[in-house]
Amino acid sequence: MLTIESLTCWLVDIPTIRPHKLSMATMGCQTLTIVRMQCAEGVVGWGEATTIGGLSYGAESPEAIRSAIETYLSPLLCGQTFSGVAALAEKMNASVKGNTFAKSALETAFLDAQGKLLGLPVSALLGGAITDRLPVLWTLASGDTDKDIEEGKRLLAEGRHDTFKLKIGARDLKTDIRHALAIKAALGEEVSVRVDVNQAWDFTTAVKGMSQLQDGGIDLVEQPTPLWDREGLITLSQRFDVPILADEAVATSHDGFALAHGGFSGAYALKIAKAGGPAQALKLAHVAQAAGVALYGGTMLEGSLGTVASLHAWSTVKMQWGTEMFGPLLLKDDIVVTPLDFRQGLVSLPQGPGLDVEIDLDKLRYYARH
Ligand code: MUC
Ligand code: MG
Repeated sequence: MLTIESLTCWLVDIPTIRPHKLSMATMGCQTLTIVRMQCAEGVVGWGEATTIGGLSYGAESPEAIRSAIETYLSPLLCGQTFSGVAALAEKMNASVKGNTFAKSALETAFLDAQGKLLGLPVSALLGGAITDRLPVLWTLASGDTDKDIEEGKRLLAEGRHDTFKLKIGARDLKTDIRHALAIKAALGEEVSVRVDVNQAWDFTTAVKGMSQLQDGGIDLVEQPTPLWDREGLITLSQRFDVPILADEAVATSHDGFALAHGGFSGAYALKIAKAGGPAQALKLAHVAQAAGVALYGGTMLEGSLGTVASLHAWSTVKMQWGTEMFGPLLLKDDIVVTPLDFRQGLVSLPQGPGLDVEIDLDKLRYYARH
């Protein structure tokens, strides 16, 4: 049992190490919404909700996430006692529609506090880790083909990553295909290269694009078509050998069920923010497992706090396509005392109680918006 006493929220702005270009936005800075949950039992839990490019990626902006927590969720939850995340989710969902990013930060903070109280890592509260190191790819998205090749070769030489994702869809099809295939050719046969179109193509463009990407040796095509076009995504997944990774189209277990029921084959990108928290994202994972759909650990380019929360969840299931939990490496700085350990294409799962992330309060204050 855990009684939530108070919730405090900060908006934290941290610059990125280089511009990160997606089909819908170019990021030069990432805004983390950070939550501190004080519990009556004397433990404190921390959570993070992070989106990409203000309102250009998802329906919740960082400012709206903070407002939903402060105006609606905090009065609903403070003073209440919960046995675990099932009861917490039921309470939040009964009174607050949507707002899965805000709910994710709160579910994360609750799990962190509960783990600290029980002396267990969050992974143990979610079913137990089946691995303590998870594969992590890197996204090449400087917007410049030569720079991306240089960055990819450097990371391969350093042994930090062996798999890459490219962001395409902002430019015309010909330019994007040339860009993707030039990078694939430069990095070589042995290196897995995937692309994320972030919904930028209509169905006919996707048919053209996918056949060229398939012929050029691209391993996985992520969210080629708009999130509403479920039929289109299913048809593409059946028409091509190169598998599709559904991202924006699959937020919750209900989306996962509908896509699989419609005949989708391929993989689902899990993200704690899309589903409403680490435990909610695992509901989607379990639907996928039941349907024979593969899994991938997705990111909203969170800092270390949100990344570790995701890793605890991802460690409890088999990720056939690995993960992209590199968010902290894209940021110039972070608000944690000890950075995560990334090496040899893997990241280590913290093993201590709760999330096992210590917040650097000076850095939190320094980067917090006033
Ligand atoms: C997305 O759509 O997958 C994940 C990695 C990255 O570079 O952007 C994100 C968002
Ligand atoms: Mg994506």
